[in-house]
Amino acid sequence: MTSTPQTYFPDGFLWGGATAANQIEGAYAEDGKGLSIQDVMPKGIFGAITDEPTADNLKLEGIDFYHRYAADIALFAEMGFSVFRFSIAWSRIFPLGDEAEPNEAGLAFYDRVLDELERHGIEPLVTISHYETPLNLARTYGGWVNRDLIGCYERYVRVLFERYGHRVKYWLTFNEINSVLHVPFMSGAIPTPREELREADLYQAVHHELVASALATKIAHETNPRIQVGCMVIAMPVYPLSPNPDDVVAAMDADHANLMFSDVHTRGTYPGYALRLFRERGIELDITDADRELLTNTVDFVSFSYYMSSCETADPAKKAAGEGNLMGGVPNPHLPASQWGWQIDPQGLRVVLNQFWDRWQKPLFIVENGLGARDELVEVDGIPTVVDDARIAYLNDHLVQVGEAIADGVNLLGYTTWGPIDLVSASTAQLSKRYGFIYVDRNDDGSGTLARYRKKSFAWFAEVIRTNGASLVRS
Ligand code: BGP
Repeated sequence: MTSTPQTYFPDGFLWGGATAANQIEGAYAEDGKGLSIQDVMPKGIFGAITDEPTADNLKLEGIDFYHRYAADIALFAEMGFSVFRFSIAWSRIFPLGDEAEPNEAGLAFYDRVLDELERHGIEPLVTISHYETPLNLARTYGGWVNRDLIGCYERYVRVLFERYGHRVKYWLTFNEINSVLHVPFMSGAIPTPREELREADLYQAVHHELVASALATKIAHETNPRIQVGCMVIAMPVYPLSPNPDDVVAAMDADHANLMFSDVHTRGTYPGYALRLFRERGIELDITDADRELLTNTVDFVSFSYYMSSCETADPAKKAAGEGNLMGGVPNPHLPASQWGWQIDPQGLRVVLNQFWDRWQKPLFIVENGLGARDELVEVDGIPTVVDDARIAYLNDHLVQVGEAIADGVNLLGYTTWGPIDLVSASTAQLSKRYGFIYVDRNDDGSGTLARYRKKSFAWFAEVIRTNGASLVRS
């Protein structure tokens, strides 16, 4: 192992971490907040949706960021963060999602968060909708299948841009918008079970979100031309399982299903392969002329999460489903996997950065990447900590590949690790699936003091930031 002599990361590169309101805030019923879909998903995407919030739902209390935000942000500042990604809980601002007037106490909370970030010179990166649609919009309207959600979302974003537009430059419209095809309730607030949903309804929901996203971009630019709006997608490069051309075409098709979302966001129109899919599967979408006009409001940058790549094959016998960031795929025999079965592929990040840059020529932003792993709190020199060498190795190896992509000419604005502080998992709703540089004393059974402890990776990441990537180690 030798240290890289120089860094490829440009001056002004944004370094930080990313979170979502429903996974950290807690205070699920405080200061007028309404219920969100997460408040009735105690087991994440793997369990039943409950009628009411139940005590086994760890998200109701989260890691209590709602009350501890100032101390947590101070820890991020100690690591040298120049950016912090968080989401606004829609149900704090519009408890039912369809009111005419917003909830002032909810707005005031994010004023306080922004004050704190400003005090530390940390740039906010705000996700408008991160898997936490107001529950009423699911139960009464049927979620994003219903066109009325565009109007509810419009009211919400107008309030956000008016209130925070002068102090938040970077905005993301929908977290992992392409996940609606895979997890319709969590992503699209669609209560109909996946197997009972018609494909046409699913793509109609996709269309409504794409229109809402473009509308948000339009409103943002009208409110304040300084605002930069990005789409946010799951990036998962799809490799052919073999060089058999049948597998190559199968991989291309699977890749298209992901790329379509950013194609629309960056080009303002549906690509030919999507129109073909709609045609051949008999999907007739309700797309108005006004929708087409709105879609031309394209994004300023493309942001994405990256955890893993996947493989595709045309051979049904080999199509055993793998596990992975909401989307699965066929496991790659060349790659190791995390404790949760997510395959680890640092080079895939370089591949996807190049693919996205070549394809769209828009600035990119990596807004999620990290290793979910079990951690053990130990004492080193009398101080409680976690020796998380596997997490350090994971992040180091991915960041080396990010450096390679920058050297390839990719225009990258920044990098935020997922969950810089331990938080509740989106897919499994566990706390034991930890991503943080900061350990939070809370367990899957809800026990724990909520105390925070710096892990070994805390000092490691601080050094990466301090040296702007020069401390990274190539193997
Ligand atoms: C993404 C989500 C995040 C986050 C992350 C890790 O899909 O945008 O909300 O949680 O994945 O996933 P998990 O929490 O399931 O480990």
